[in-house]
Amino acid sequence: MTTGLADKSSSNQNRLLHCGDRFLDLSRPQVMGVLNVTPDSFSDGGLLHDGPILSLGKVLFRVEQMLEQGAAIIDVGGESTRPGAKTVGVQEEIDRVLPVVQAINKQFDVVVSVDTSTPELMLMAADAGAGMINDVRALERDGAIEAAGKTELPICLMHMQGEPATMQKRPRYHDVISDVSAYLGLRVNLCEVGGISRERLLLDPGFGFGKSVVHNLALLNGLSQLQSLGCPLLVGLSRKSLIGKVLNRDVDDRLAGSLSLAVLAVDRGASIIRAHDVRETVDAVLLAQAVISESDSIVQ
Ligand code: 8Y7
Repeated sequence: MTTGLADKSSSNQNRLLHCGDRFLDLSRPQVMGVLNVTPDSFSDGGLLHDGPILSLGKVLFRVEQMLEQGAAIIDVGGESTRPGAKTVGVQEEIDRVLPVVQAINKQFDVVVSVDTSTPELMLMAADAGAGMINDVRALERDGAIEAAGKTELPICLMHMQGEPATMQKRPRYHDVISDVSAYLGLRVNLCEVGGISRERLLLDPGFGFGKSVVHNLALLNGLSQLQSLGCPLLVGLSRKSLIGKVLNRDVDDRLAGSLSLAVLAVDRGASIIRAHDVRETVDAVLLAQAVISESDSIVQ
């Protein structure tokens, strides 16, 4: 007899996710390339700028590079969520992100994900051709469920304890896996009530967002338990501070650490890996998947 859990996790595989007019093949793990258009992001802030001005030329060059390296999704973010970062104004966020979404969508055949919690931007980005919404606040802002619902796009709901400005001060859990799982389950239910079907949702435990090192390690070790919520899992571990803390490495020296965590996440059922170092991450997750499926048939 198959359990409900097995039914749900197997239905996550062999599945095409409808992302606007584009499709995402989740029958194998995919890599989401990070494109920060903030001047102050956690690990690659300001790389795409000429002085204070964002360079669309540099942005498109970087996107092309990530696509050649095997990224299936480009995640465009205009709000820095690094611990302690200030919140950005709605108009400033829209001004940063929207032209980038438009330009990528026009130039490349890729799923553009918009990393935002702002309902107005969700709607505008969908009109500009975005294929996915990535909300680190799991649609908690007023009007976000309604706006995200209208876009008809897939949405990643991420768990965060607290707000970026203060989240790393004193993270506390009863049991980190069951707490995060209960929270995500609740958000899925609220989305369903708001007219967003479960098939459109991706779930993310939110590594580093209001979690101690031990919380992060426990969440990754127990990641497969989140599969029972019945949605594909997305994880972001790339260059995060838990790697720095365990290995004593600066942010520009965390590639090996990031790849080992990406492999562990895939082994525990992650469908999408959000990463800065696309080429290396694609190699790592494809090899992990080859072992898991005992098949060498994943052709690039
Ligand atoms: C995550 C994320 C960031 C993550 C999802 C960083 C926007 C911090 N991390 N979105 N965003 N999951 N879904 O270090 O883990 O990249 S920003």
